[in-house]
Amino acid sequence: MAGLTTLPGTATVDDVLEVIDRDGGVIVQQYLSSAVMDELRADLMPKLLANPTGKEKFHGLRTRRLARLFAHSRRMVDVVTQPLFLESAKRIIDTPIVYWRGERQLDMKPGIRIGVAQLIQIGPGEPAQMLHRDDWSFLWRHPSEREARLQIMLAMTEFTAANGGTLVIPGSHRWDDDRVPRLSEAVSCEMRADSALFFIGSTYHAGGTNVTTDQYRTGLTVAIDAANVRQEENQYLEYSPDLIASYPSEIQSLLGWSSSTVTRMGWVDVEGRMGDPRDLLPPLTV
Ligand SMILES: O=C(O)CCC(=O)C(=O)O
Ligand SMILES: [Fe+2]
Repeated sequence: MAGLTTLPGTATVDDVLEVIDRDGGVIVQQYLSSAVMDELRADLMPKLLANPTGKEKFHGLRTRRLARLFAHSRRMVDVVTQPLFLESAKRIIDTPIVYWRGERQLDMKPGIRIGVAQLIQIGPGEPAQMLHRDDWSFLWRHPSEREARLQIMLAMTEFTAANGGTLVIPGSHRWDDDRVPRLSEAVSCEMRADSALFFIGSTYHAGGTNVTTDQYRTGLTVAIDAANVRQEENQYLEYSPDLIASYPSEIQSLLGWSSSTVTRMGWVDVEGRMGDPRDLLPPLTV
């Protein structure tokens, strides 16, 4: 089976959306500049290497993971606000649903949040993960009129079929929930470092087998989810209000510190009224 389509970094959001609509995923080259990628590696790799490998087969017994990434690198802002990713996420996820509020018909959009951000390093000898859809966390049903997640897997090192490049089943985003995903239908995402695989929550995928004896495959995954599902990574407990206050308002909101004036999701008590969590953040001290 042919691999996923690869687009140059100069592709438009429309190009990205067209391929995702057809295949459930796409590879984008030169996702960020090599200077930003080098800073990300310098900030994150020592922390990753200090972490233990996983305890469960699904997480990988020879795989290291690093979460809480916004505490480790300010460059996460560049990763999340990369225009092809953020704009594609808004176009795929933040689409209106029609509601009645009294006798007025309203378009309600869910808003978007970062569901999870994690560095994943698959070590030599790791077998493939089982194929899965990441929207299983939300108990999402398929086919669905809506998508709840757009995710990237940014290659921090080269991804090959031999070193555990992510496996994807092209077109599986359209399958119903009765169809069994089989490894024989999956293709390996081979990509140069600095390229990113984009895939949606309903696409079957898995970490690949690392048959090498000495190559460590490292990818940075970030999911943007509809704000009406619970964020998978509990970022409210991971980040202090001081750290959140130090980020721009858009990032605060993406991490969960905002409330929607439309759906009301995420409000907090502010002096006796239903308010926005950003009103509770401490003033910046620097
Ligand atoms: O590491 C990979 O390539 C994919 C990992 C994955 O899909 C997961 O842990 O949910
Ligand atoms: Fe996954």
